[in-house]
Amino acid sequence: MFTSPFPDVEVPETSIYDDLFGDLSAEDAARIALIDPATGAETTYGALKAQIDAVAGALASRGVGVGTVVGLLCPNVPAFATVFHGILRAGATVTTINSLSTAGEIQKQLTDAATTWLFTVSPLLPQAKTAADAVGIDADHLIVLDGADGHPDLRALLSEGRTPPPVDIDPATQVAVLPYSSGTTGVPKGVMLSHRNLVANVAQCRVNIDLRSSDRVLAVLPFFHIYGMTVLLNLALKQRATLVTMPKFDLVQFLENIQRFGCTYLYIAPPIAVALAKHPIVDQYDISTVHTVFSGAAPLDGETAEAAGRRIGARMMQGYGMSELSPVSHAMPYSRDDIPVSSVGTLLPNIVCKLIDTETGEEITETGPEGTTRPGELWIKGPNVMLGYLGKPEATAETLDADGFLHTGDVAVHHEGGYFSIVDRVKELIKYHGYQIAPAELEALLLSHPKVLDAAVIGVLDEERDEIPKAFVVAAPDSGLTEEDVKAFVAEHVAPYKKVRRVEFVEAIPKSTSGKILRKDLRARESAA
Ligand code: 4UW
Repeated sequence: MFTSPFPDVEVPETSIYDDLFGDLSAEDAARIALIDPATGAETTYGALKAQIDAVAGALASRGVGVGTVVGLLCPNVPAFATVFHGILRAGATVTTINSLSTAGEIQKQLTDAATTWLFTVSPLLPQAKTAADAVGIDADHLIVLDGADGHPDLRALLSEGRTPPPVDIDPATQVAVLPYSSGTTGVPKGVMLSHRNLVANVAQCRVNIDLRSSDRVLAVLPFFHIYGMTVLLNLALKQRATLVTMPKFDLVQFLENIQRFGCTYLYIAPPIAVALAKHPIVDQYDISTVHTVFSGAAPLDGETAEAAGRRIGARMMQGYGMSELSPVSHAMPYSRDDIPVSSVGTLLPNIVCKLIDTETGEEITETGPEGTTRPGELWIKGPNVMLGYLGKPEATAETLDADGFLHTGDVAVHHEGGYFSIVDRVKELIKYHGYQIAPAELEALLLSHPKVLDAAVIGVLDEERDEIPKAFVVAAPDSGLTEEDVKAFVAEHVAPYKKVRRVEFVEAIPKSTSGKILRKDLRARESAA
């Protein structure tokens, strides 16, 4: 078993609201928590806390509290923070929804999470409303933050000026958030993260970072995804730093915002590192204020990261996380400069992990002559490990063992210096630009096409070494089904990042005797091609 180089930290036994805002000093209340580049509007910590309380009060007066699940379909704008923490302060559970989702995808999540209230913004109202109508969420339970006819809006909730009643929750068992993740297999599932999970991961991350109240963090990674939720939103708020929100990624706006607001700290996914290393336009901006760039959510190429760091004169770091881990388990410690950026760093405090041989199931303990272990599946235990998947005891039991270890489905090695590298993935999951794609979801969709007899989806690397979904399709005889037909059909039903980007027609899908798709065989076929 591997242990963290850090001594354990204390995990406060409180709600995430109390952890972040319970002891807000007058000095911190005057600091700027959020900046909206679209309007230049600044929100202080004091104003943010007051708004969160008002939202919680308004929701509580409508009966929202412990046991209510509230959907949040909203890009990164300052109001996300208000509503997210307002819902939690009221004692309810938030299920965050990818803002690129189609109406069908939203509906699935609302149904699975038994959501009875939904917050959104007017540009996303058409798909939000279609989904809300389908699950029976009335117009007065569909709150449109910036306002829309027939719906409550944020200004109205805030203007009620209510004080929320105290809520009695057990931080260890009360589900705070329900982000969706496919885990190691199957379709997206609600990941039950408790208040304690969220509070713990903030406390664990704090040990390891150099993020201060003087920092300005560019929040371009989405808050609805666990990386943005914990590391951008909650961690930056805990540190009393300033978040500059960006609703979507655009390289020019990204650079402009860094220059305009003097951002110092960037959290990115690997494609942004590629742009920082290679795109000519980067030279046209003064982004010299940036001192640290953290990448995660997908494999980062070490050379690209080093080139990006040299070019912009910033320290490049990498972390590893997973929704089921709230999310961070590994990160580069800022206090060490001997760890290569191609690795994911050391274990955070309060975490232990094992590497398990994927063939034999044995724990790997020996270090090889080069100072590195053999690769093994990473199993993780700590206070940030999820409670389980909502309503899916079998999927939970497959992922979370009786000893409390979460089986990540990622393959890692341990190096002598106490740090780890992620070298492979044994789960089905595909990561496109850091976003999750569940092959099982695309396979089920493909099978619903009348001309598709069978289908399987795996991740392959494109020319830029980006992982993309490729579909193997068995077409009905003489159906005339084309690659373009398949791509268009999928594109019509799913968020753009989930599009099938390659199609190959095959005679049959390789399957085990029990009918499971042999993805290994498809991968082998792919690498032989
Ligand atoms: N290298 C290789 C990596 C890496 C990786 C993740 O969508 P989820 O469930 O969650 C995430 C969370 C990422 C994250 C959170 C906090 C943080 O500090 C950080 O680094 C700065 C990253 O993506 O997907 C989880 C899956 O994504 C892959 C891996 O397969 C994991 O199981 N993944 N980080 N550095 N692969």
